[in-house]
Amino acid sequence: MLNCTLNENGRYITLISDGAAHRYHAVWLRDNAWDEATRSAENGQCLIALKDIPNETYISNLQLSGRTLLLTFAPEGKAIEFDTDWLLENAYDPGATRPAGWTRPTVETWDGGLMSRVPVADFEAVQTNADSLRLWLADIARYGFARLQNGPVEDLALMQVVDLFGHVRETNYGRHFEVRTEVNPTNLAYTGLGLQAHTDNPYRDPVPTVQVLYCLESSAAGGDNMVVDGFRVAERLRAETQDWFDVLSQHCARFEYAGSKDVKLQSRRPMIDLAPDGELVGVRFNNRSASAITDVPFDKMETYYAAYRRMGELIDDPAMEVSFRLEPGECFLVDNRRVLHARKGYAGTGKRWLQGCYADTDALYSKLAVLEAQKQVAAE
Ligand code: NM2
Ligand code: OGA
Ligand code: ZN
Repeated sequence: MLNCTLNENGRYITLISDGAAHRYHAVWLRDNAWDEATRSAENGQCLIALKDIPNETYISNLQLSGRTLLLTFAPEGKAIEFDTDWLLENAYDPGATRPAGWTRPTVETWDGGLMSRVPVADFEAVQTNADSLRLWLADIARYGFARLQNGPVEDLALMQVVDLFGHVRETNYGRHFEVRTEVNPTNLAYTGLGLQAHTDNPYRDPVPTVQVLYCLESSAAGGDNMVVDGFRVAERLRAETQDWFDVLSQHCARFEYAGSKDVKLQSRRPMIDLAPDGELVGVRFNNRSASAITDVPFDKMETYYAAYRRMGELIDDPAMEVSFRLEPGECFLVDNRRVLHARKGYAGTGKRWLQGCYADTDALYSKLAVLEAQKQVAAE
C-alpha cells in the first residue's frame, strides 16, 4: 500500500509504504530529478549545478499513480516523475542512529573461526566465469581478503589478478615489487624476518587500498602468512574499553618511511579511522613504520599508549588469526584499510619469493557492482 501527502506548503512530502513513513524535502527531490534537462540521458551525469535550482523551491502539486509519483516544482513550474521504488531505496528518513565504529551491512567481521571457510577461488574460474569472479569479489567486500589458487607460476602473474578488477597503483616501490631476501634491504619486508601483522604503507595518504601478494617460490622453511580482521580488532577494543577505542579514533598517529635515500613519506592519520558519522572505514597499524606521536594531548598520552598496546595484543591474539601457506601459483589479496597481514620468519635452504603490488578498492567495488547488476538483469 502506497500513499503520499504534501506538507508545510510543499516544503516536503511524506511517502507511506506498508505503514512506514518517509519524508523527502522539495530541494532534495528537485536535486534528484531524472529528466533530460537535469541529467544526461547518455551517461547519467548531472547537467546542472545546485545554483540552477531556485533556493525557494517547493512542491506545488503531487499526483500518485501506481508506483509513479508526479511532482510539480515551483517556482520553476517543472513537472517530474519519480519511481517510488527508487525513493524507497534512497530513503533518508528516519536516519539511522549508530554507535561510532559501525560497519556497513555488506561487511562481516571475523576472527580465527573463519579458518574453516577461508574465502578462496580458482584462478582460471575467476578469469573465465563472471559468476565466479562476482562471488570472489563479493567475498573480498565481505571479509576484506580472499585467496586465489592454481594460478600460473610465472613472472608478473599478479598483474593478471589486478586485471580482473582494476588497475595497479604505482608507488616508489614500483608497479610491482619483489618480496624476497635481499642484500642491503630498503625495507624489512625484503628480509627473512617475521613481520607482525600490519597494514601496508600507513605512511602514505591516501594508503593503497588493495595489496596483492603472489607466490612464485616457497621452498624455504617457514614464511607462512596470516591475516587478521582489523575491523574485528576495533570492535573488540570498543567492547572492552570504549575510551581506548575513542582515543585511537580521535587522535592522529604518525607514520614514516625513509628507507631509501630518495624517499621520505610521512603521514598523520588515526589508527582507527572513522567517517564523520562514525562508520569504521579503516585501520592503520604498522610497528615498523611508526614515528613519534605528537598529536595526542599530554593528559591523554598514557591512555593512548594503553590503547595502542591493547590494540597490538588483540592483533597478536592467536584466536584472531587466519593462517595459510602460499604455494607457487597462489596469492592472496587484502583490503589494506581493513585486513592486516603478517608472515612468519623464514630461513635455511630453499627460497621464498613473492611478487606484490598495490591496487585500489574503488575499481574493485565498481567491477562487483557491474557484475551484480548484470546478474540482476539476467535474472529478470
Ligand atoms: N613493501 C613490500 O608498508 C610497508 O612498508 C610494508 C612494503 C616494501 C612494498 C612493506
Ligand atoms: C609485504 C609483506 C609478507 C610476506 O611485502 O608487505 O607484508 O608474506 N610481506 O612476505
Ligand atoms: Zn606488508
